[in-house]
Amino acid sequence: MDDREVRIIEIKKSVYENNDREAERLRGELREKGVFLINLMSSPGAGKTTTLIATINALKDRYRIGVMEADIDSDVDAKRIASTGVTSIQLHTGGMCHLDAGMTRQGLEEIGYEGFDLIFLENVGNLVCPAEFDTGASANAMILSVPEGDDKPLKYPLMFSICDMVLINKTDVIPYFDFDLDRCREGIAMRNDHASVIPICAKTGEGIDLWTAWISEQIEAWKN
Ligand SMILES: Nc1nc2c(ncn2[C@@H]2O[C@H](COP(=O)(O)OP(=O)(O)O)[C@@H](O)[C@H]2O)c(=O)[nH]1
Ligand SMILES: [Mg+2]
Repeated sequence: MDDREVRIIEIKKSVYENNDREAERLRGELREKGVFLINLMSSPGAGKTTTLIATINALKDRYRIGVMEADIDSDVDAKRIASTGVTSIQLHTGGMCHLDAGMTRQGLEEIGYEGFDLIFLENVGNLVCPAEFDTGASANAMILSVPEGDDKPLKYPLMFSICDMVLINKTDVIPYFDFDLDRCREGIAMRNDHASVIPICAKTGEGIDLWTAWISEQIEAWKN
């Protein structure tokens, strides 16, 4: 385990009553400053931090990258990310199971978002609450991992419906699980016909090139 120190921010409960309006305002401010924010969601353990490390290593020469790691407690993820050399801060949500736009804003102000081209928010791990709150991100991405099962798009429709990208992680263990990639893709398409879907293996790096190419495309399209 990396023993470097990372900054821990205790996030306060949001003061905004209308989260959607605050999220739109934040998205507008980020656009003005040229900062692309990706909100990454999944169940606990699906592979958000592992995927982020592979992603950062592939993109850190091209973009100035910052990472906000949200968790109820601990700083283990922010420390893992810091080992890549990019700036990483830990946001403690005080027991809250998601981040909303006001909480995201607090994190962005703490990290000094104006100094970055690309910021990743690793949201709190669960497939329910984070889907209900727009963070103001430029893009929403989620990870479904093979051990969770291919039926999850049917069980957590909102999460799948709000994501621009669904990464299917841990393809290395497909032989050990009853996971049907085509059935999973069909379930995702039923919820959201705009979402891109990429099978990846964060452990070996398989598929990470397609995901990072997608990120670069999104950033270029958003700039123009
Ligand atoms: N077999 C396998 N394990 C993985 C893969 N990606 C992540 N893991 C493991 O899954 C566990 C949870 O990963 P982590 O990135 O911490 O997930 P998070 O909680 O979503 O951030 C760790 O033990 C990782 O090593 C993968 O592609 N294949
Ligand atoms: Mg994590």
